[in-house]
Amino acid sequence: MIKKREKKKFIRQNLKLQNVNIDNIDSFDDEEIVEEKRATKKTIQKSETSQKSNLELKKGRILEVKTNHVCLVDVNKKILECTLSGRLKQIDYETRRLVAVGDFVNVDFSDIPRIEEILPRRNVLSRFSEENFQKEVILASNIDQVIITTSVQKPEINLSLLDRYICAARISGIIPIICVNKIDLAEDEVELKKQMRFYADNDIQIVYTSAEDGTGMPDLKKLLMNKNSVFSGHSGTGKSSIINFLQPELNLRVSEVSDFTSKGMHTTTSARLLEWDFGGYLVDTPGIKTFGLHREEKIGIYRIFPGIDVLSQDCKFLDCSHEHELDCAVKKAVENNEFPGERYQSYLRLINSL
Ligand SMILES: Nc1nc2c(ncn2[C@@H]2O[C@H](COP(=O)(O)OP(=O)(O)OP(=O)(O)O)[C@@H](O)[C@H]2O)c(=O)[nH]1
Ligand SMILES: [Mg+2]
Ligand SMILES: [Zn+2]
Repeated sequence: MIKKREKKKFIRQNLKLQNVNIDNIDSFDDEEIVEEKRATKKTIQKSETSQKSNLELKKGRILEVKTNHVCLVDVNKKILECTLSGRLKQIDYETRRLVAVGDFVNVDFSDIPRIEEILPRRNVLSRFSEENFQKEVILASNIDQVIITTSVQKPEINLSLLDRYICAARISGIIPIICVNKIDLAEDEVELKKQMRFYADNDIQIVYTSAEDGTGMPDLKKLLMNKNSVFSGHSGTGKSSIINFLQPELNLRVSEVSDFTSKGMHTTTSARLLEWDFGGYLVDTPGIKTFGLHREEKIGIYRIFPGIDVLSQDCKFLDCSHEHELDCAVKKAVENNEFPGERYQSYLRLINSL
């Protein structure tokens, strides 16, 4: 999946370089394009490795990306402020490949510490703006799981947002885990768990927590141990509060209950990679309102949306969109009340938004 995505990205980046001359359509040759692509790839690779000979490189990991290409980097447990090398800034500009929290990098110490190289990423969790020219915002890279943080009240759970998160995570090969926080505020816990049963039935791990009274924290801790996790979700759901509960020394900024309105005041303003004292890493991220996916992932969603992933195996067409095709196992399941209509509507809204 990741490979396919990278290939797609490469094609996207190089579309302009395949300037086929329509007047000479007869001389159009597939091989030329392949050669052209190879040449472009070589140039990118060449500029990705530094030409300097006196580098003193040490491996590090990006903890935070500040403005003007300044990053906080962990190099052998020391936190340093580093800038990006001029060469990297250039690649950055050409390919819009921004440095991300969680990136492994090589830092050159021959002069003031400077990031010389971004090592290949295992994966990224990205969201895309909804406008025509979808802009990618990378939340974090090289991660194992995303803790999709929701809350029982203030703000209430938004299941459509949950569906979007699950799809985005699965597309990138990242495990989605649902955290339902503020369980202390639940008026009817049985009803709440019934509402969430769809996800549990579809093999998605759910933890119910309270950063107020500690409910569910041992279970969550077990899931986080020795993993790279990203906490993401609406503003005010309690991401920073949960992290503080598990490791009070981190002392992350949390908004006072009286300050918080469900309109979404953002307390955490930039993503930051931190280390658990019980093993593993976490990224606390600012709250988001929506989670846009990339248009090119639409077909992938036909086969990874929770519940539809299994059902779609019985559809007549391999690329069934479950919208209008004949012999569609998903539509049949909806008609027979074997698949919840609300989740199917959420699925349709998602694919039609792309
Ligand atoms: N009752 C209750 N309140 C909670 C719980 N967890 C967090 N809160 C409160 O919810 C409010 C928001 O918490 P934060 O931890 O700042 O939320 P956040 O998700 O980090 O918000 P952003 O940084 O804006 O994305 C604070 O007033 C917390 O005290 C909980 O489990 N129960
Ligand atoms: Mg926060
Ligand atoms: Zn179908």
